[in-house]
Amino acid sequence: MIASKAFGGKRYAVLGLARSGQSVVRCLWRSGASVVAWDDREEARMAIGDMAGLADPMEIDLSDFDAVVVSPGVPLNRHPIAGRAREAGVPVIGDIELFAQARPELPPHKVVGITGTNGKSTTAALIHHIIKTAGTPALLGGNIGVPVLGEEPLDEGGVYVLELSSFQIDLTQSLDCDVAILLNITPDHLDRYDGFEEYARSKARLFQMQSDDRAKIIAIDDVASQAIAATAKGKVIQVSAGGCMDQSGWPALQGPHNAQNAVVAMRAARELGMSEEAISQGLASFPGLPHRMERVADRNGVLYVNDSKATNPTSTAPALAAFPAIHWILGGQAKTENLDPCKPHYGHVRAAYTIGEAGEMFANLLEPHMPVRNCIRLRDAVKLASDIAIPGETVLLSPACASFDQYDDFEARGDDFRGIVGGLL
Ligand code: UMA
Ligand code: ADP
Repeated sequence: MIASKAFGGKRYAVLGLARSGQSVVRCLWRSGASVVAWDDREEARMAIGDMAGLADPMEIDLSDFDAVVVSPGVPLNRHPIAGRAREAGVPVIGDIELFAQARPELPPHKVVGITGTNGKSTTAALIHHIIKTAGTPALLGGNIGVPVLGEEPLDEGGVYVLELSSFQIDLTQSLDCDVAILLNITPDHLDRYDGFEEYARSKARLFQMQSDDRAKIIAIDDVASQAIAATAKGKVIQVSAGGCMDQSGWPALQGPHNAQNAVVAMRAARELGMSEEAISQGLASFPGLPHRMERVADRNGVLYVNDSKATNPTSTAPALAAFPAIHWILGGQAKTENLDPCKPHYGHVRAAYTIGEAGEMFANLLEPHMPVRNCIRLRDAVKLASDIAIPGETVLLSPACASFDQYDDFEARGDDFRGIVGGLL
């Protein structure tokens, strides 16, 4: 676990006690800080034992605290904690900011921060894999599901590879990444921001926290990222998916979206001083990540692909582009009221099977273009698709939606898909 003398003797109020909040409480407690913590869920409050006192930061005087540490899942735009902390003159920070403040006491190291709407996890895991392939100590953490404060510090020369969501960046003020990366920006999480421009500004802050001489790698394949590249200061490195060479030797990095991820990862690895040999070996041996165009089975000549992580139409589009004859399962909790980014690939879809809250809306949108059945539940969708699909075709779960209407998260949805496919006769 990461701890720091910098936190010793200080007072913190922690709001949110799921994965990241638990790691924050443990780190602060171990560092000798005085902590009060809260979560609206009793079960989460119970899990912190005697590492912190329990108090709802909405009900106590905050003026004596050094900071309020908030989890990324707490919607700062709607939750009154932001206003209360401001009135008390106390900064609102997150676990990544605590990591940034702990850095001076860590053995000499580098930090790579990766943000963007889509491709963050793949690119972060790929960079981590290349660094490990080169024999350099590395740790993969952040939004990928591994709170960085809960990890053991790396030995001298190690590289912390951090996947950073805009929610995490909003709670971070002093992370000076050695290499910062922006992959792309398309509409997402608009319930958390006052419009697309504010969401884009949140991503741009990753570069504003950096020193001028540190690498700012920006993929300029969309207009919002181009605008950020044009105004970023210092060492700006512009890359594009079009600059990617032949992908045929990289089995887990197929499709145009992975061209962007690969080109960015190669550039980052070079900035970190990795050898060309380690880079090409790493690209070839990257195993890919579960729930991202994951081939789960080939049954009677029909391929089943789990792309549960595609939670918005932009991230579903590459999956539709990648297979020629698709039985497409989509739906869940919609993030947009259109499927426009998917439209250019409708020709690849033999039939659509909609599920979840968005099922009816998507069925109405797709009916003019293809056969559609609103199946409501994933199990019924998979069964129907598997009855209809013929050898050479693909049954694809690429929902273009969040999962929260029917599942705890996208992993639970993908695991359910895998289980249902495994049970098919
Ligand atoms: N809570 C309250 N009161 C409120 C609101 C929330 O008490 O008014 C509590 C909730 O009960 C919950 C906690 O606050 O216990 C919020 O936890 P969380 O949702 O932040 O969950 P963590 O397990 O800490 O996960 C977070 C990230 N979650 C989100 O950004 C929503 C995880 O990203 C991340 O992997 C983890 O930290 C480790 O860094 C997940 C995610 O969905 C995967 N990210 C989004 C995405 O990828 O699109 C941004
Ligand atoms: P994130 O962590 O940003 O959500 P992932 O790497 O987990 O991204 O990929 C999520 C989904 O987004 C994948 O299933 C894939 O279909 C799509 N995707 C991956 N990389 C990109 C990219 N560079 N551009 C657009 N879509 C992408």
